Amino acid sequence: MKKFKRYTVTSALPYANGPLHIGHIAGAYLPADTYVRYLRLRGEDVVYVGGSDEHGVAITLGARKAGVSPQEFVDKYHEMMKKTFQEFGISFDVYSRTSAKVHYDTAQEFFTNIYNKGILKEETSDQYYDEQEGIFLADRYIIGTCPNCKYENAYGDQCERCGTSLSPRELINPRSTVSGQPPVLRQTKHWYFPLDEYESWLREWLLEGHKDDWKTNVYGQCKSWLDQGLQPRSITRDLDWGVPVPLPDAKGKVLYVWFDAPIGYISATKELLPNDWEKYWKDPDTRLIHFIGKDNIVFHCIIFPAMLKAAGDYILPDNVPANEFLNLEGDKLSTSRNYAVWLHEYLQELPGRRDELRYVLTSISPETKDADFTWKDYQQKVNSELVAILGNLVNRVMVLTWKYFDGVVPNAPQLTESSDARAGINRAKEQTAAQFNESINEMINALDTFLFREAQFHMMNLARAGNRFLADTQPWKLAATDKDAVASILSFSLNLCGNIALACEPFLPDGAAAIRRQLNNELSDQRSTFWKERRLVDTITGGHKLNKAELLYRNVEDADIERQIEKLKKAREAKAAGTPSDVKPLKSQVTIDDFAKLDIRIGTVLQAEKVEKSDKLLKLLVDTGIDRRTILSGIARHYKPEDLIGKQVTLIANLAPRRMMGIESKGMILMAEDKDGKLQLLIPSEPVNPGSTVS
Ligand code: B3M
Ligand code: ZN
Repeated sequence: MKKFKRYTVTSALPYANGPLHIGHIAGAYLPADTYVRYLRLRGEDVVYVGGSDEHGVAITLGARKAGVSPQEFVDKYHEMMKKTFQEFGISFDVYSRTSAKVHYDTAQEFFTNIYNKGILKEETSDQYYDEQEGIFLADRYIIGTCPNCKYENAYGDQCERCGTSLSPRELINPRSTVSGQPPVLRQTKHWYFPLDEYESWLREWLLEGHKDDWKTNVYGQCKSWLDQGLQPRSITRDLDWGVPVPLPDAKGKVLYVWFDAPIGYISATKELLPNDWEKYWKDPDTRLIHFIGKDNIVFHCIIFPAMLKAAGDYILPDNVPANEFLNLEGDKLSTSRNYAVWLHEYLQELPGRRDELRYVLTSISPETKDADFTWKDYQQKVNSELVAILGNLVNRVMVLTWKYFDGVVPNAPQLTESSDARAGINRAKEQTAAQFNESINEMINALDTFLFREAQFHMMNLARAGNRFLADTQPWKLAATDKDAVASILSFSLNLCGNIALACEPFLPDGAAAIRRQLNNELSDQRSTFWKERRLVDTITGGHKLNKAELLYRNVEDADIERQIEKLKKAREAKAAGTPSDVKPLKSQVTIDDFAKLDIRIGTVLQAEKVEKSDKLLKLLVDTGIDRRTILSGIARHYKPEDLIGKQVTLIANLAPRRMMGIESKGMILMAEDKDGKLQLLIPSEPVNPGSTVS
């Protein structure tokens, strides 16, 4: 394999549209973090780059739902994710964001560069436009009937019922999710990246060049994409949120999120190393590695490499170890259904247990197929592996050393084989050392090939071998008769613990620190020898004073996991009961003066009728106590006109008038959605005088 001088490692930029859950962590963050920790220990020059993806429809839709601006929306989740990553110990060298100025500049420069080379194609086409809102509609903003299964709320890019991928023009009865109105087609100009022109180059670089070193799931997906043939892809959108297209005739247009987001890796590196970033992106001796989930494969393996190739003088990803998905207790993780183990909640509810989650997630890592996280399995792995194997070994060795040598590493001269027991000890030492060397090698080979679950297994085999050594040599039986033999066993065992502290550091950084603390030795001198020479190293010296023994890991009690299981059960029940689980987040604070500006009062409906050509609107004549006025209300699907006459309703009386379907509406009727999605009027519990104000 080629020898690289330095490494650029990236983890997918998560959308800043919600908190992080264990599925994110298992997919793109924990494997990357384990890998970069390993590289750093080996003494490599590495930058580990991350950041929030703050553009695209995931953001604008989320912001609209939450009733805040996209900027406010991403500010909230960017801060939250950044903090959670830090608290969980994902060791980014930089965690940036795509709304940062450095990113706007970098993405625009990138676009301009390939534009100036004449690579991009301009094309005008018809796209759906919402006349009422005056905006072009992204695919996700259009819903309609699926031509395949007739589901009525299929999205413009995909039907979530039957899974067919769609284009907006295929929907029957399309309507805008923004205004509810049917959209019209309008001409708009966009810029296209000619991906098709890179097909033969991609075949050579990827299909021939990475046949043997890329994971089969990754390689297979790429091959099937290439075999289907590549199309030019539009890299601009009509939107007001995103990186503006840096051309004079592109007002109101931004870069497509999947064009700007991967450039975010470069921007983040620039943010970290303004004067030195280029060598991490342009020097062929740098190894670029992207950690992602499987849904991002084509973007990282086909589209972004083609973009880099088009821009020229950039390096290409040398590997993209994408993971499959993680499930939770047999079900899909879901942000919108609130069905997840949220990382910030885990850190709060199970404090001091970062390693435990790392350990379990790595041991079930969805490297080759989807995996399932269950709390029972979590408890079992923590208690019977971390506590019973690793924690137990370190604790026994520490406690015995305190007991027999008062916490001082015993000097252990070569044991002359004057007894069977002594001969046995020497043999066990030899065997154990050989096992250590073999497991260390296997662990590092697995790390080098991105097989983290296997690597962690070999790491744990070190602790297994250590326990076996103690069981075979039984120092407690020799304490009364052969102190030198006990010294020999314990100093050897302490050294095993020191080596385990070195080995477990990429996987279990907190545990590694706790072992070093007990050994009273930072082990900094031994690190690179261990990781480079892949063998047992000397970590202790006779006469060295140890610190007190402490427990590395604690058992997870039944009550701990029952609480968690209960929480998931509630999320499932809420879904089944139709409780809107995406309860909208709190809007930003207002003052009493803001509130006082609203004239909210009770009126009585005098007349009600359907609005022609609208299946949503009813036209109401309302007695507000001060006047009688027309108010349009979007409740036609929920109330018959005749049911409303005579009803008291709550309205905002001083809202600026608004024209809809050619009728002027002077106010707004207040309503709330019930569990079936039906709108319910807000009616005073007892009749009040018309015109009573709400305060
Ligand atoms: N934000 C998609 C995702 O979270 C996206 C990754 C961007 S990586 C450049 O699935
Ligand atoms: Zn369908």
